[in-house]
Amino acid sequence: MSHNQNILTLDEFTIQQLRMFPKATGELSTLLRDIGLAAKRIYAEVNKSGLANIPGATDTKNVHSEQVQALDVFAHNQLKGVLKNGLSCAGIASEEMENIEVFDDAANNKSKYVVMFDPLDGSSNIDTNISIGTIFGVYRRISETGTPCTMEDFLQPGNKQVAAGYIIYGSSTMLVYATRRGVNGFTLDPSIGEFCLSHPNMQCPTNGDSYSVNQGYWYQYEREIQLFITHCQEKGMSQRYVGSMVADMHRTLLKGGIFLYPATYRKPSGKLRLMYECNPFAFIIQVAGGEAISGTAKIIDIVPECLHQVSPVFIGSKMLVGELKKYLHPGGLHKVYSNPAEIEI
Ligand code: P6P
Repeated sequence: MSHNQNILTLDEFTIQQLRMFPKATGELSTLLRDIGLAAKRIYAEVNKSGLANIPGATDTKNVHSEQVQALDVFAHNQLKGVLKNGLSCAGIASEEMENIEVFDDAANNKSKYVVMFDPLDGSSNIDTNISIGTIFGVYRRISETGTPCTMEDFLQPGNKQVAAGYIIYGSSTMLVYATRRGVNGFTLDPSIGEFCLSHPNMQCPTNGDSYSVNQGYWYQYEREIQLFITHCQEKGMSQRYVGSMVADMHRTLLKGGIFLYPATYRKPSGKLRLMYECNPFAFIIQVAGGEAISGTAKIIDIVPECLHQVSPVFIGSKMLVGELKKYLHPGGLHKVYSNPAEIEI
């Protein structure tokens, strides 16, 4: 690709953002660049997973009793490494760890932020070459700077995120992140080893022509969900479901549509994790003008009780989520959603 000198790299973009806010310390910019570095290392391994001497599944299971893939562990270690060795993170929570990890040393304790992540979402799809991804959310710590971070720093609602993003390892590798100032997408240019700004100021279309749900669970869904899916089909919408949240959500952000992972008989509280799957995408989608609900609340307003709790999630174009609400709450929306699903930007 002929490299256009005007395309900003992730580093240049975050520094440009920093220059716009002279009082900013640069800690968040540095943290995002650290995540970008980990993403490049994960990309290199994911792209050769069929060849690398990294086997598929390990003999361990995570807190959700899901088989841990070797690349899950690799991705977790890459993110932990850059964040622990950096100057912008006091501690982490990960799908791969039951508890938080406090980076209890003088430098990290001075950091303002903690990070939660799913290091490699959809990793069960690795062996079939389906797009997978990393998902992360960044929170300003509540505990006193200069001390070790605590669990309360992590158990914050999603509306307290200062940034959230994902990396999709697909036909190209993209890093997309949101702050309250907007959502921006960066495509990895392997020829220079840099993420380059390819999708500035991303907006989620207010409507869309696809719905994304696992049809295989149809008989486990509540009646209201079945009626909404039928409504989508009667409108002639396409059904698109990769089975990898990052891939399904990347398409939804770019093209519009609605992604649904409802409660089922087997998973009465849903499957997707609130803290490091639902909240980051809810933040991103809302900054981009879309909406994200659990069926009884805005996703980002849910006050978490534990690190790995799950939630039903309905997320995407504002008009489609609005249509779904009418099926979920035929008695009226005011009873459930007191204020519009907006993030104060
Ligand atoms: P199901 C992948 O395992 C994942 O966590 C998400 O990436 C994806 O959206 C969902 O689970 C798929 O779940 O039950 O449809 O296979």
